[in-house]
Amino acid sequence: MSEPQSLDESQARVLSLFREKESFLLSGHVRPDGDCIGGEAALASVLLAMGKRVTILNPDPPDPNFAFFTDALDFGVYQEGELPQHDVAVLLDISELSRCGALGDKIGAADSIKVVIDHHMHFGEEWWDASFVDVTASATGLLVYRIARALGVELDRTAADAVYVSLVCDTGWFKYSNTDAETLTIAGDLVGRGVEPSKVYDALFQRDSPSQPLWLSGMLSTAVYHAEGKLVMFELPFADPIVTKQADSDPAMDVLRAVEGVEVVLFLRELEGDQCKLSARSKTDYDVNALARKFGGGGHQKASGATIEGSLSSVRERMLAAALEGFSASVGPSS
Ligand SMILES: [Mn+2]
Repeated sequence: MSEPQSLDESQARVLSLFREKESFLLSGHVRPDGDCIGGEAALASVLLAMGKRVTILNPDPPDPNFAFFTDALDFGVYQEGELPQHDVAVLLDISELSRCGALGDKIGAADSIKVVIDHHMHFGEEWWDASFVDVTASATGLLVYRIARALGVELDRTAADAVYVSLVCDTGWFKYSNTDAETLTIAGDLVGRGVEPSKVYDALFQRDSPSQPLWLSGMLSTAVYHAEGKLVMFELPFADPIVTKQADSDPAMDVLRAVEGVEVVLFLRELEGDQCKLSARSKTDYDVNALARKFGGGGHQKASGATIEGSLSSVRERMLAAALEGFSASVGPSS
């Protein structure tokens, strides 16, 4: 077991709210990932164990691959209309209501106490009443684990699976540089509570459709190297004949990251209506958060994203110029 972390004032306030209030609304960002869904499921299980009323409501449903732990809970999808009654609204794995679609507007306007649990950097005004934020934490699910320990609540099997999914999704199955001792210690504790790593792996990563290898080869065929092989860009045009817009870019990302000498991988997915979505990954000190912020996005130093106005060809050109600048500027890699 990891040592209990000391809490700041806002984190202590979050714990008090969880102890004292009765009803909670848990929400996350559009297209919620494994960490967001895992964090929500874990926190819901903890609050339910404390006898609280909990509603989970997201802009989009959880991925069916997560059913092995999400099926034990009710994951609502917000369409429109009034929110269920709640004393406290909790936003997980995101600190910007603007990334929660129409649900974000509704939560912002609701007469409830607002809490954020997150490990991303926040820029701009702090609009919440209390937050449990640690930008050094590998996953939001890890913060929920800390919260459960501080509250003295034992994780049930659903919560254990959920936190494990948070950890593996945000650390690339314990490969990325955010994999620290606390992450692995918690993972060990979760396995002790019944989590079966190979079954989680099968549920998450052994369920590709027969088209997946075709999508992968289609995306990889667009890869172009720059900056003497330190930068590689690949893309997915909106009207690609083989690759559908559901295609997952992560496997292609992994293949390109594995190339020796590659420091930065940039992926541009063309969206409908002259927009592109950037996914940026860094293997060094190169700051892809700074790069994404130049285009109105953000995230972490080693993983970030942005949605950018413009056609694929125009965005590609601007992105390449800005990315190459990063290699010559102070944000560039250290030796
Ligand atoms: Mn996360």
